Amino acid sequence: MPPQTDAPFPSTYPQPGPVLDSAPTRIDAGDRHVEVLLSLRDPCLVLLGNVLSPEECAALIEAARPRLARSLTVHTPTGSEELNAHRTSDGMFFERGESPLLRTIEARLARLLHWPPENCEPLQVLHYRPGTQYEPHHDYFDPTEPGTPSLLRRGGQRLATLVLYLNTPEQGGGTIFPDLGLEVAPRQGNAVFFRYDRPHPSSRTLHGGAPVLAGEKWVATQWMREQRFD
Ligand code: PD2
Ligand code: ZN
Repeated sequence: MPPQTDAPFPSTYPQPGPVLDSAPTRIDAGDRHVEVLLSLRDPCLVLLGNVLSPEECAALIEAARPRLARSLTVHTPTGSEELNAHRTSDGMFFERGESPLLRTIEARLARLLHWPPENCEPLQVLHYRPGTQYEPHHDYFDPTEPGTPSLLRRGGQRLATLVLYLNTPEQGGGTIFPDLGLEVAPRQGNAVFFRYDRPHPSSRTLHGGAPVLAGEKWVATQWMREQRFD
């Protein structure tokens, strides 16, 4: 368990993420070459291209569509899930490895991010209609909240997030990072990876899904945990 304070994890602590030491322009993710489009060192944030094919994006959307329900968020004081006015998307979780498509994508992401699928929460698909959004939040579990210890018992702390864009909205729907003054434009097949080096706002990983202004937005997200998430 890393320190649950505002001190960063030790640099020797294993963490997910693409290996960028040799400044690659593309990464061999096994069955696909992924492009490195932008990288920020602190916090670690990488914009990746060609992560999913258009066919894979369409297949994920069609598999998710009949299973969508209004998105819930974790209520950290209690650890339970609840409706949240700040998150107006619809969503669903796949089961890990539930289909050949899921197994192919999970294996690719594991190779790309050097993190075992067992330590990841299953892929989640989110659907935003015009006017819907996900207001800025942190994805780690706040160590000061009373519900957090029970959430950490299954898989430990969240360490990183991958947001995969399954379509290109007409207008709006960017992933915003207010502490960094950064907005990632959603583009089908691209993904943004970011890592929080401590479960604290000083990680500067506050982020949100900006309102969709025209068209719709589909994303898949994956959260990486310290330990097995079974
Ligand atoms: O849909 C997004 O862009 C988005 C933004 C912020 C998704 C998440 N957070 C998430 O699923 O954590
Ligand atoms: Zn988030």
